[in-house]
Amino acid sequence: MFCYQCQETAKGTGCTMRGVCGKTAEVSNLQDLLMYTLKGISVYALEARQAKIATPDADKFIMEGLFATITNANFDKEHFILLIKQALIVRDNVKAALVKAGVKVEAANDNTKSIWQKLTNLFTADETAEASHDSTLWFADNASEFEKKAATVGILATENEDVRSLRELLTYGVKGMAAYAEHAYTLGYMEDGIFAFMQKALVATTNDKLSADDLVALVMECGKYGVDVMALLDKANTSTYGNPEITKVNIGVRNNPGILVSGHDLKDLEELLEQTQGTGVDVYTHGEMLPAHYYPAFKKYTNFAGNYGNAWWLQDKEFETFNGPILMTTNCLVPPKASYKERVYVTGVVGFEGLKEISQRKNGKPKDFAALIAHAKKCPPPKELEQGEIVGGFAHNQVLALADKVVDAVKSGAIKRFFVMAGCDGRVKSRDYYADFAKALPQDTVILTAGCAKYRYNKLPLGDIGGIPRVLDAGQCNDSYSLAVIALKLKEVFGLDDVNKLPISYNIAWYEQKAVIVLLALLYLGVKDIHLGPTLPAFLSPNVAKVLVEQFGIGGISNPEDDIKIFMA
Ligand code: FSO
Ligand code: SF4
Repeated sequence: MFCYQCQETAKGTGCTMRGVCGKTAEVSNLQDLLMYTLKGISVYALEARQAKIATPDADKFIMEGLFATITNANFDKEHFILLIKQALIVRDNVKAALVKAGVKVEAANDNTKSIWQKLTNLFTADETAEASHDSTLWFADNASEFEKKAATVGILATENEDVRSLRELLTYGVKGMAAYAEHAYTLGYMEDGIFAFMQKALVATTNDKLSADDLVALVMECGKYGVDVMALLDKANTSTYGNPEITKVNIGVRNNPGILVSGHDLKDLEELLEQTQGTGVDVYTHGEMLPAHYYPAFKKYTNFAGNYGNAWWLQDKEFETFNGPILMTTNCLVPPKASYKERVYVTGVVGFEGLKEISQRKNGKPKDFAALIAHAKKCPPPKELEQGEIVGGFAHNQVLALADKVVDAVKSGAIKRFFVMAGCDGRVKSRDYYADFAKALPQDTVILTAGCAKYRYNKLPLGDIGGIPRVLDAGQCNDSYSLAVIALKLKEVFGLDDVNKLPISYNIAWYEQKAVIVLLALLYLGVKDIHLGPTLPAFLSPNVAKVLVEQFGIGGISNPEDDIKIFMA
């Protein structure tokens, strides 16, 4: 295996034996092969687009497949074996549709041809045998063949370090995009341009003719679609659940048994809240689900009790003391300890061997959480970790409603500078930096946050400035979009021609691939001088890092005192 897609990669260079995240070498290799098959599907899906043939199944499959390979989403070998088998069928169905429509597609080699013939009955011998990428032709139907193939199609198969770096940067951006697209899709919102770009980017990573400059251009284009997908998800969330509003969230516990929901999927949460009404079971959020409390639509549920615990990486302690069942709706799963494993349920793209699964929606019917609710009833209430409240809900609509107050505070000098500290939390000790940074910031500064990075400072007594809290939480990591909307609005209000002239600094913590798409989106919007920590991505080669530094002023972090001096200068 070789994987370096997240910030916690081994030795800051790459996981080679087993993931620091807990991913086995076997699963890592299968993920590489799944990615490979998604590239093969994408080749045909793009051809189909040109021929005006719709490929909704392939679009959905590629999106979900990408999402499944995100850090901490799915650790289950069998799940990936099944996905690879399905991928080959999806690929060949698109190919069959092309043939049926009279589009000439390349012939497979003899081995794949006979299998493909069986699958589609459409393949004829006279099809041209143009050279085509192996990902469009390769076929096998068993796990041992998958293993062999996987060993040849991983990240290191690209020899040139800079090309590899750019291909992976693009790939991780697209994985993040897929996660956000999937959340929007679940709520009935989709955009063909976003599907098309994911496919175009995947195909580009197979094209040896593309230069480094071509790949840099694609990475920038990825940022454009990053903005689009976050805007789409924002529309999906706010149209379905209302605009987030200032909300106090209880961080203590009640006396009833509870279900803890983690991840990002608001639809799962909604259906669970519906089904727990009147059952005597409370529902709590963990990690990235905290911002659900800010949406008006969830406020009517009296059993929506509060937020329990902190960011994803503390789940091995906090799931234990929660006492009740836990629902993992998206990435953020840590391999569960035996002490609470039987209480963890997964759904959607999440997977881990031996965990109970809640099946997908069928025929428009909600998921069935009866087993989870019955389980909760047999459990004691959660053990209290803390008491009190945290305040959030400062997405764009709410902040713009307060715009006059904010603008006055800037004009009067009461607020000197905003710090965008969006992104992720993680288990490495060096992330203490972010709490220290928040504490050391001058009193006349305000933190704008989104994502689980907030857990490093959202419970600190940082006070307010004339009623404006010093930590404004917009929501989940995708709600970084809100922070960009706020910045663009302030630029307009202050009559500036450049978003970089605003008194806003960017000190972003990253962990996994959704942070990559957020970063690319910010670069696309023209934001410069973003600081990224706790370490720069291992997948940036020295030359690619140099481009980011020279063109966009990307920087790392050092220590809070020195960094604050640089930011405030
Ligand atoms: Fe946190 Fe990153 Fe959204 Fe996570 S911002 S770390 S696993 O993404 O998911 O929250
Ligand atoms: Fe290592 Fe991160 Fe990849 Fe897991 S996701 S194998 S920790 S680089």
